[in-house]
Amino acid sequence: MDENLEKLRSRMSKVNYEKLSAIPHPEVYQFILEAVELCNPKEIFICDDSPDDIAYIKHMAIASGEESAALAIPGHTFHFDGYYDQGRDREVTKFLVPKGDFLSPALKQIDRDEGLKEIFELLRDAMKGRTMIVRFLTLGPANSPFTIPCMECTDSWYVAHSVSLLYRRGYETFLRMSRGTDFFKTLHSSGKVDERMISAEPEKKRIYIDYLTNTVYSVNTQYAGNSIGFKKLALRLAIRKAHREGWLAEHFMIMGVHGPNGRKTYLAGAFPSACGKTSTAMLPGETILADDIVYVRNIDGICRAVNVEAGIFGILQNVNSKDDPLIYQVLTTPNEIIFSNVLVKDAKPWWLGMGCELPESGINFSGKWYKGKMGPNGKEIPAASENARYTVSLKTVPNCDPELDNPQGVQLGGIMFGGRDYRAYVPVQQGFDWKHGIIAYGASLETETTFALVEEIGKYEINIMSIQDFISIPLGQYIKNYLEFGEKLKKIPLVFGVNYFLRDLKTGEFLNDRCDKHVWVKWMELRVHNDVGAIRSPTGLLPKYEDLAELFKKVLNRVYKKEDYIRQFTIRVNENLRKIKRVREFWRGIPDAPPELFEVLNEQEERLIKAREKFGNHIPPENFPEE
Ligand code: SPV
Ligand code: MN
Repeated sequence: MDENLEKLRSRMSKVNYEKLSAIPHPEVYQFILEAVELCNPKEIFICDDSPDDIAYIKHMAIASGEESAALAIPGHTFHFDGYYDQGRDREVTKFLVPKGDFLSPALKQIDRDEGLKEIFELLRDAMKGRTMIVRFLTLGPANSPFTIPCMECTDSWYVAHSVSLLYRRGYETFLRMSRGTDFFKTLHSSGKVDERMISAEPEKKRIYIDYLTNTVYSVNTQYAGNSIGFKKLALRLAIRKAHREGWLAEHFMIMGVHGPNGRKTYLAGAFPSACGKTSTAMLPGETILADDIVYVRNIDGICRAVNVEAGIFGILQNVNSKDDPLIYQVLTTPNEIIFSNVLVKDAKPWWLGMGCELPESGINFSGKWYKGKMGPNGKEIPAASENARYTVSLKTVPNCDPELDNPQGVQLGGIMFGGRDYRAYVPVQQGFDWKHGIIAYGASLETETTFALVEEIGKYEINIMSIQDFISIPLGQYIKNYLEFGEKLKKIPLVFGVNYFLRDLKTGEFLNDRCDKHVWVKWMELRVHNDVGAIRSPTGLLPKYEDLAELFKKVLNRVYKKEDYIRQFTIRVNENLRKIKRVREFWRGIPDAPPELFEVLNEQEERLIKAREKFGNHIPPENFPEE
């Protein structure tokens, strides 16, 4: 008899004990016992993924008051996070670094002993009087080379309920898992909560990642990106594992793009939060396979990828029936959906940019809200949080890709990297090869910060591969591994740079409509199969006007004017040169940056300078040769 399991027996009901003892893994008992001894819950609920257990968790999310079902559409619930808990919190999210270990100074970190002491102090007795819910799941489909088993202990029914929608069930996997299999663990507590069941001590919010034991600790927060250990927190652990083992764990969406003659091509895309990732993956007429986190492996020379998750934790702001018709439809249909940090009025959820006038009062994350209400920090409180979100299972989305659970994943034809770049990059371009694309678009991804973080917005920053916040190995090593990964493939995906946010430098107006991205995606699909040509510019291969004009007509039924093409695809030499300078400056500060990185940037700089000598600072695409 396992000693730890024996100790747990007295702290849980017989039914729960039976569910736990069926799992033949001493490490599981040990983790739960340590969590229980630390957090001291009144009860332990082991979820065995049976329909009854899944239903009970949803029931308790509502009964506990963490969610409310007071919405008109059946299946819809809402949840609020605290005023200071409306996004991922980079300041208090840290790696626990053992003495003698080195992590890039760019990564937030704390000495492991000190950090553990601090977080254990905060977690001590944190679950007193509450239930600790234990969930098992898998990252990636079960029984696949990609699978990573995981478990979460939390005292939040909302978190446990979100897990039902966002991840694949894993109790079965734990029953059958062989001894010694690596698995990830997370321990979360909302900490002290107020009368609305909202974490009440944001100043004591801490999210610490212990890569030594593959464990994530999170306390005094409920915002899903901070509290659901399997989002960006386990991604950090997965990146370490991936890079040890020669594969990639990425901040990607994956979509199935329909090409001519019934062909479907999978494209992955990396975008920083709130830069168009979900709205690209949810383009009408295409299918969505992944929305946020993806594992990529070389399987027999082919680049194959799976969705780590099984649902969407998506941004609501600006989702309306015109710009995102499919998402809007999902959100207004009876289905299991959790709305977080919306405005609730007349049994309806409301969010910013939903395409209609918002009510002047209601309930939101600040409590009773009325227009003009001021927040504790002296700022006017918007009707809904800018980072209001919806949580929904992909299976309930009508355009869910049928390969979602394929244990072998899908073959990636291309990968796009996109940021919020108002100044330099054209809306879509293709890298000359893997190395150029990875460096010029991925490692050079520059963006303006958005509301998905609880800090100042509108600052420019480099966000390499849109994953910089989560990279848990030296940054140079990360890029080196990426380059090597591509070189080992027999069939290398094309790499694209996209930019939905290019503005006119004088007037500041956006040069593209939000729907234009559908044309770019279709163009990429054609490029993967070599169906259209391209123009060789100093920064990459550009679409030809005729091809885009045809696609605009076909996809959006719009006439694409030549002058628009020229405005959008003119190479802005000086802006591009400045961008290279900023990127180079950034990488110069990274001690292990690979030399190829600077070579690619320098070559691009030379090409731009040469082109400027010949054609001036703003160069319309026709000046460049066809490939
Ligand atoms: C993001 O911010 O990139 C998200 C949401 O996808 S979170 O879970 O907060 O990471
Ligand atoms: Mn994300």
